[in-house]
Amino acid sequence: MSSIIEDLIARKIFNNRGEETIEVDVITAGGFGRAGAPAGKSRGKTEVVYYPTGGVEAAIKKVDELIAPELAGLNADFQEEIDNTLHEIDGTEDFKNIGGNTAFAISLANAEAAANSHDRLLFEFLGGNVANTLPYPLGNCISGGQHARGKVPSIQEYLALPYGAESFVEAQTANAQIHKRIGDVLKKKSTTFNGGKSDEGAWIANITTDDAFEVMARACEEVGNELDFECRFGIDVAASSFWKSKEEKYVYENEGIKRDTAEQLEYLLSLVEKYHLAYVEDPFSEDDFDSFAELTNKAKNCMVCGDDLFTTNTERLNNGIKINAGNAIIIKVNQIGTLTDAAETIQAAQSNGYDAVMSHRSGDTCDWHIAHLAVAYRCPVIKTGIVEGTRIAKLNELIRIEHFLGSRARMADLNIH
Ligand code: 2PG
Ligand code: MG
Repeated sequence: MSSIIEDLIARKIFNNRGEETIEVDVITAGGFGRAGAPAGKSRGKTEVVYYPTGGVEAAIKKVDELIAPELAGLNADFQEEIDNTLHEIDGTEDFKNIGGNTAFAISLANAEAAANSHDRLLFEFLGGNVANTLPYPLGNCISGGQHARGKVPSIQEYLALPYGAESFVEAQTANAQIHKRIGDVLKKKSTTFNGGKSDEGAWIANITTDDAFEVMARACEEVGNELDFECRFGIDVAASSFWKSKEEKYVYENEGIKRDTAEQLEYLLSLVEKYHLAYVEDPFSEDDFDSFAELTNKAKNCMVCGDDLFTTNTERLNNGIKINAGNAIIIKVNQIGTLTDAAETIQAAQSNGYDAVMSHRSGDTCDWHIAHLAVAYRCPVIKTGIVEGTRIAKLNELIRIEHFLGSRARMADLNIH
């Protein structure tokens, strides 16, 4: 009975942007778990509500007065029961009563407490003995869009994917070298570049969208040649953030270019072909399932991934599955609230041939849970930056997991040859 919940303790902490967030401890008779909630900047409009009216303070009060008394005495091993209880207490569709981030912190802390009560690591507890596959790190090198300021590329993220690496540590080595090389190139290329980085640790530079592609392509090729394995790259377009619905155009402000949906499709297809892109996330605005399906059908050997499109929501994913909109889905547990909800979405994705990409948020904490979730749920890719403390916390944890697994460790299989 070591997993019986004795108490919950909630407090206010800060994320890497200096924003207030909630952290929860779950204390069981024989263990302990702790999780802090992250926050997105380019949020999907169908994400759950992060906090109740009154913000983090109000959320803490709800944990103390409402949630802790309900959960005390339950068994942390039964994650589904815990998460269902959170839904019941909240009573709304989108967690607006207790806050999605409150649910997230409790849900993750509970999973960790259960694992800890059994003296297991989180990934082993959730994934069992078959959880021995490491994801490839998809690492942000150049930031644009809502993740940067000033005259920057409209595309939000340029992401290295060292998919020829034979181990996680080799893959992260490649990403770190690619990131560094890009910094060196930007220093020569842009007179205004001063080494500034975004929340995710990616470079911010006054360059055009097209220049960013050239810089990425060169760095990936050079580092790939030096390390002797293939390093490709991809993008998170985060297209909703520059789709102007009144004009029905994607507005690339820095370049002074506007593209309608057909032109956007054509442009992206030309980029996939020219740069052999391995990954394209949110290429169209978040309700345009049809254009996602068209790109998925036409872009060969490329992951077409929905983030704002699906918001880790099974119902939205099922809408996509019906018409083959995308072949991959971003998993951000705090888009949906609980681990059980996210696991259900991953299950639906995987049984329909979609790859699940475990992901950080641009505003994040030093927690490393997503490293464990990626291994436990067999996600072939983890998107969590390359440098910066809150990213390194997750990447180093994956290195530890790989070390712990020893000769049992495998790299995931990526179907993008
Ligand atoms: C994204 C994420 C993470 P945010 O769009 O994929 O990179 O950004 O957390 O701001 O939604
Ligand atoms: Mg995204």
